[in-house]
Amino acid sequence: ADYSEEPPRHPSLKVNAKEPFNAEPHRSALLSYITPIDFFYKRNHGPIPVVDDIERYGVSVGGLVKKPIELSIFEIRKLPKYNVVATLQCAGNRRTAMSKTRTVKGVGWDVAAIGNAIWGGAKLADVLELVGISHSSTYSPLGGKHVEFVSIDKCKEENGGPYKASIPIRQATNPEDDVLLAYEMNGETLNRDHGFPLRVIVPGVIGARSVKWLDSINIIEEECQGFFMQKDYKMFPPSVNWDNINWFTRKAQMDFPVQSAICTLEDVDVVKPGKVTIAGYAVSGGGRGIERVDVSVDGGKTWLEAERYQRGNIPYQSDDVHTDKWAWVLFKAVIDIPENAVVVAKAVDTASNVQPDNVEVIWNLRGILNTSWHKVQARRAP
Ligand code: MTE
Ligand code: MO
Repeated sequence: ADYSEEPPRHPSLKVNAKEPFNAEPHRSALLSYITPIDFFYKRNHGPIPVVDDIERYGVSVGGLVKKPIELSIFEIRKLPKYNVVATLQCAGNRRTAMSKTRTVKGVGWDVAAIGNAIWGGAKLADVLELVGISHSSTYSPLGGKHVEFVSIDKCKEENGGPYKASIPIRQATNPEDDVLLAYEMNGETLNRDHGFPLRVIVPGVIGARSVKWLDSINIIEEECQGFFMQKDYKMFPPSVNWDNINWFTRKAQMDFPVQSAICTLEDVDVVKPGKVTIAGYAVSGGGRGIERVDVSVDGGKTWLEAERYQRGNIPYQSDDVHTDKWAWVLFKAVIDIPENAVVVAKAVDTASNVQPDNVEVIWNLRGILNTSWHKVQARRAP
């Protein structure tokens, strides 16, 4: 693979893998509601493609449709534009902590393989109408049930072929699900790292389904058979290891579970005497909001409810933003802590799902979806 044309990146990013480039910011960069592009995690499976002739770039929409079409970026920009605030989270977020109980396979991540951005683009539901599939369809007129997204990048897992994924047609055609073909991020033209010229954003779902550098959209009968849908990004029980794994026994992971992390403290930290700020993010998948965030300074024996907020620093007129129901909420509590504190955060979503208290119960060999209570140790400086 050729990594000679990678874009420039912010020097403060923590690089977890160089080629393909995988990097996250320091966790403190996640304390603003909208994550700046430079500090938004970057997760790739191959070199960043070069699209230098935007005039010739186009997305084909085909498969089980009566009349396939090819749309230029200019035609996509002419469709109604939506600005959706959505949190993108890699299924591998917090993997490093999971590998501490037992080794897992995959790129290591701290708590920052996640970010919240304003994605601007056309709704996939509107694009699919152009090929005769109406809003809120359970199948296309020709019997398609899934919508596949194929990229122009090349990755070794696909034997040099493109990255791909699919979502059910019902989600793709439901305008309320806000699936976007995004050409803007935080009001700027999408940059190369994040999918220039066009990427998919599937809100509320693990990042792996938000295909970057979109090349084609196919209406298909069965779920996409690509590596990342069939042999990766599945949640296995702790009893499954590399000798007894059977990929076909599990479904492709879509929605992510309720998650939160503390971003004002390191995993092991020394704090000044007095009040300590415990703040971070909380988010749930599938459009479920955050009902509550509890924090503890004694390892989870006693709890206090944190304050929650969204927006605030949004660089947009509020009516320009179509929705922020897919966005994280930030939480904050300012508390006196004991001398040797174990500080914990746990979020509860609107369906009353709660994060599990320890990582052992959700350990899985690929190290995905570590949503266990985020615990950090804070020692008071003398
Ligand atoms: N799309 C393509 N074409 N190639 C990729 O490697 N990685 C996926 C997804 N889309 C990927 C992709 C994964 S696993 C994640 S978590 C997100 O993109 C990361 O998006 P970001 O780099 O914009 O943060
Ligand atoms: Mo990911």
